[in-house]
Amino acid sequence: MTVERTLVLVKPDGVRRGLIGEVISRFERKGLKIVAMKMLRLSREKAMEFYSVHKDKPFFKDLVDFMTSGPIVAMILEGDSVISVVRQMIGSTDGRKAQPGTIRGDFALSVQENVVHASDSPESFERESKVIFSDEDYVNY
Ligand code: YYY
Ligand code: MG
Repeated sequence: MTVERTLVLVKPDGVRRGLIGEVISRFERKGLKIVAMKMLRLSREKAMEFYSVHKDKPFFKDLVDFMTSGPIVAMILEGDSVISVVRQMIGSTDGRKAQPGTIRGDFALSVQENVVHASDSPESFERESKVIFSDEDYVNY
């Protein structure tokens, strides 16, 4: 067993569409533990920092516009192999190709507006979680 943590965001489209509960519910039912959670609106600076790996991609500006277009819900989930488990649960990036049964497969029909973000590696989690959360945001229970 490898207990890990991952960062999940319900993106602005997910919040606008009333999918916060649906997303959280899937992770709770899976048995994952929420150890930090908050609602916020990303500044342009934070959104650019968050997606800095994509800064040279043609979709970067549109992505930053979208991620700052409304509030998001951010959470840190903990569990056995949670990084790969959650990536499987969210499905492929392109909602049109994501498997039915995954969050994107069930709720997205777009590459950009794909409802959720999840860290893809321990290194990504370390970097991304620090953009959004500070140490005192974590709850021990
Ligand atoms: O990690 P994941 O969200 O599944 O995909 P990434 O390849 O890291 O891209 C991050 C984010 O960028 C994606 O969720 C939507 C957006 N995006 C886009 O708008 N157009 C693309 N061709 C690729 C990604
Ligand atoms: Mg990614």
